[in-house]
Amino acid sequence: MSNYHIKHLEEYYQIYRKSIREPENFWEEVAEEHFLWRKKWDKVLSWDFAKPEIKWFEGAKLNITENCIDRHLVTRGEKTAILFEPNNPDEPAQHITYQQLFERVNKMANVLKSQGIKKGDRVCIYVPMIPELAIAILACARIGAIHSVVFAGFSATALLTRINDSDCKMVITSDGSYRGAKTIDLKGIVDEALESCPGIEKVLVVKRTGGNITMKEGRDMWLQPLLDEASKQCPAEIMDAEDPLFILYTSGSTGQPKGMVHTTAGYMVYTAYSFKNAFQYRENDVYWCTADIGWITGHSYIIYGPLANGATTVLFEGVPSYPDFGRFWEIIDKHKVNQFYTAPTAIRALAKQGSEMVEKFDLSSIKVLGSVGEPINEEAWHWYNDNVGKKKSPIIDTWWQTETGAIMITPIPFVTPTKPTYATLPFIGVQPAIVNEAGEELKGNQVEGRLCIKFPWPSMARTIWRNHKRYKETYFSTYKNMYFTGDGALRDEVGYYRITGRVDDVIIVSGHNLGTAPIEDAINEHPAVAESAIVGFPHDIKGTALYAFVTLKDAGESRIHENLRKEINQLITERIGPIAKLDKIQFTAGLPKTRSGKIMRRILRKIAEKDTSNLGDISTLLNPECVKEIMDEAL
Ligand code: 7RM
Repeated sequence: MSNYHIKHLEEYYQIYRKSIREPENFWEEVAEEHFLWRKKWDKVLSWDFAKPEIKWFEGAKLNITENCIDRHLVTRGEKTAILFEPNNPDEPAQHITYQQLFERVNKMANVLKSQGIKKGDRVCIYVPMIPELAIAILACARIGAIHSVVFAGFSATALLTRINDSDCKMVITSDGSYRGAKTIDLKGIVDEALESCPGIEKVLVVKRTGGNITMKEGRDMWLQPLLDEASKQCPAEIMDAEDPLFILYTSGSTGQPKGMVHTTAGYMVYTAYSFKNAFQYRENDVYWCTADIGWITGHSYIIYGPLANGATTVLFEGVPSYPDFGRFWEIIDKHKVNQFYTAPTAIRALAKQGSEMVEKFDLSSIKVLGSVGEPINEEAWHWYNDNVGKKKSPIIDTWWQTETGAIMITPIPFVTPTKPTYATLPFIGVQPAIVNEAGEELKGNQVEGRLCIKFPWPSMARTIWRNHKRYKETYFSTYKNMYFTGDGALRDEVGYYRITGRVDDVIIVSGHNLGTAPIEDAINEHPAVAESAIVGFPHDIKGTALYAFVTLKDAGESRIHENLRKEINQLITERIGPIAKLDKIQFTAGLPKTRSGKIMRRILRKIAEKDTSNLGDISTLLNPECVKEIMDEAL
């Protein structure tokens, strides 16, 4: 029996049991057989959730790019590693072979070194979905610099907060980006952000759109001339297993975004292993994940997981709706995609177009369909299954988080029978627990509560960048000796898990994790606004959309509300980005509050969801009288 390739349900249970009973032996075998180590580990695992401190493969030495690139050169040098599909369908696709990727990553790594980047330095990567994004990431990993990718749809304020939080020395960006019919002045956003980023010494600029940009003397440089000069040999920096590989920011329910820190060896082993099995990837398959590399899904399942397996991974620059809603299906047909991984929000938007768009194309290459980012509702699940998978390709509903680094609960295709809206069974090595509010684990089946994980897995984030206290408080303090996910879940009569949504104040809009606090902060910046509270409400396409309850400083504000709504959304676009725009804004005289002054979002959520039959006990409120008024005027 090979632990690396699960073929039927019996085998899943066998391997799963082994991974739980003897986790160290299990992961040691996987690590030994399938990766390239410069030195093996002294100890497979040491952990203490109370501190918390987690170490996997301590003492081992490696470089992840040798595992993702170098070791494939002999057998897969001419195989396509990255298949780039541009935004504009008339622009030819690019097949970047493993050999070419090797040379381009090394050149980029040499450029980074020549511009003063050393092991441990942080490099901010703010690049659209073009090959240079993947190459920049791998180049950082090659020399041991810590990459911090910021989604290229984020605003200048969001960018500068992230640059400053992790003290980045360099930004890699592009002149502009293409998104559907739009061209975005990315460099202009960087320039604005950098007015408030004293730590940035150098900016490397990829030419993509040829737009008119300004280059700041001594700081900004075009990348191409530097690459032309660079050697295509760059020895890999030998890293410790627990050296940081990257920082990736995720919203929290309060305050600043959290810079989740992922380390090298455990992340590599688990993302590679989960990629192989969760997608049942086979040599010569063409795999496509539509996520942006600015999110964890792109890090783990466009770059590291697929490349560690020597796979062909599609990198798509555009959007599902351009030039029309057939774009995804056209790409699947054109490149004969075998595994297709996308988000429920995209599925809902595409389903809205009907099935004609899908039927124009030959999708018979598809073997496995994936879903990630939020709960996939029944309707979307069936549409995906019937129209895209033609009822023959299993859908893997994969539950995981930025913090978990990789897939945690998922069916294994052709192995685990699927069930709509259920992420089904824990992946190998994952020990979930459902706990009640008192922190007691609910054993057995048919239970519902909060989802926790009881035992470390190799790809878990090790800390929050320079804020270990917050890491401990957020994930390890709610329940003793368990990692708390922030999600609610139930376990059905056969032991399948269904994720019911966030139990904190993070709202997931179109698959993007948005914290309430930063959006409220942006609204509150408006001079007319006194206070605001954001909640989610169900939305056909986005899954959840944002509803804002806003109190004005001057209740008799003379400007018409429509203008104010526009100005508030404008502020949000500037501060956070268009993804955080509000769908509904209700102006109200007051917000329901506890006596200690906390806004009771629970009540607002019920009102937004139009579910006011049972608001719970509102007598403890500071101002119960405002609830009726809000209900009467709800949008
Ligand atoms: C990978 C990713 C994490 C949050 C998570 C959940 C929600 C993700 C699913 C899901 C139900 C799923 N990372 N979530 N996948 N909910 N079913 N299959 O999305 O850090 O951006 O978000 O997303 O609430 O805690 S993330």
